Amino acid sequence: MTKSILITGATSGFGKACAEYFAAQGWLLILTGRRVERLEQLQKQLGDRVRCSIPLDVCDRKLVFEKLGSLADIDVLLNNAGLALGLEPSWETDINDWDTMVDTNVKGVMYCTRAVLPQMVKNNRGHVVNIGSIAGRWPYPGGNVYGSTKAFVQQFSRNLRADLLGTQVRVTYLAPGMAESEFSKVRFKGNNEQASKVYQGTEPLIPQDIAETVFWVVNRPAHVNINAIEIMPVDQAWGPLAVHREKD
Ligand code: NDP
Ligand code: 8X3
Repeated sequence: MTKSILITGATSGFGKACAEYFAAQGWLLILTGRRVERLEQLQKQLGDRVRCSIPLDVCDRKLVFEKLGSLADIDVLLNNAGLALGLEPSWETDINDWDTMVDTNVKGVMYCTRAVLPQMVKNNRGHVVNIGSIAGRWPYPGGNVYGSTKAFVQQFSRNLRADLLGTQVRVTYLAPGMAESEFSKVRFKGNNEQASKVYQGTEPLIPQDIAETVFWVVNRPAHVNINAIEIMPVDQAWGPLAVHREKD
C-alpha cells in the first residue's frame, strides 16, 4: 500500500521540502498549515500525490483533534510546524512571543501527536518524527524560550519511545542547525534585511537537506529506530564558553 506522511507546517521551508521530496518518492501527503493559499498552491503543484490538505493552526486543540483524530492509515507524522520569535534577552522579550512559541512548539506538537498516535498504536505501525533544533541542547543569548521549547521536544520524543515500547511505532528527534528558510524572516517579524544577515557569507543547510534526512530516517528497516539526529552546516560549530571579564 502507498505510504502516507502527515506534515505540519507544509507551507514553507522544511515542511514544503519534505512534501516535495516524499511526493517525488511516491508517497501520499497530508498537508497542513495556516496559509490556505500556499496549501492550494502546493496541492496544485503535487497533484494526485496529495491525499488531502487541511488548513490548520496546530495551537487550536479542538481543531487538531477534529481534523487529525479521524485520519486513518498515517505512516509518518512529521511534527515540523514551529517558530522562533525575537532574539531579545529574557528580561526584554515580548511575553506574547513566549506564549506563541510555547503554544506552537510545545502544545502544537503535543496535540498533533496525541491526535494521531491512537491509530498508529491500533495498527501497530507508524513513525513520529519531531523537528527540534540544536537550540534545544546548546544555549545562546536570546535563545531563551525558543531553545527551551525544543528541549521539550527532545525529551518528549524520548518519553514517547518509552511509552511505545512493545509496539512497532517508531519515534525520532531531529535537531537541525542553521538552515535557510522563512525561519529568520518570522523570527525578525518580517525584517528581511536582518533575516538575510543570518546567512550572509556562509553556506547554511537548505530545506532539502532536512527532507533527505527525514526520508532516510523513516526508511530504515522496521526493527531500527533512529532515536535522534543532530545536523549542522559545516560552517557552524561551537565557540568557547563565554566569560565576562570586567571585574577590575
Ligand atoms: P519556516 O518559517 O520556513 O516554516 C515554518 C512552518 O511552520 C510554516 O509552514 C508555517 O506555516 C508553520 N507554522 C508555524 N506556526 C504554525 C501554527 N501555529 N500552525 C500550523 N503551522 C504553523 O521555517 P522552517 O522550515 O525553518 O522551520 C520548520 C521547523 O524547523 C520549526 O519547528 C523550526 O523551529 C525548526 N528549525 C528550523 C531551523 C532553521 O534554521 N530554519 C533550525 C532548527 C530547527 P503557516 O505559517 O502557513 O502556518
Ligand atoms: C534554529 C537554529 O540556532 O537559529 O532552530 O536557533 S538556531
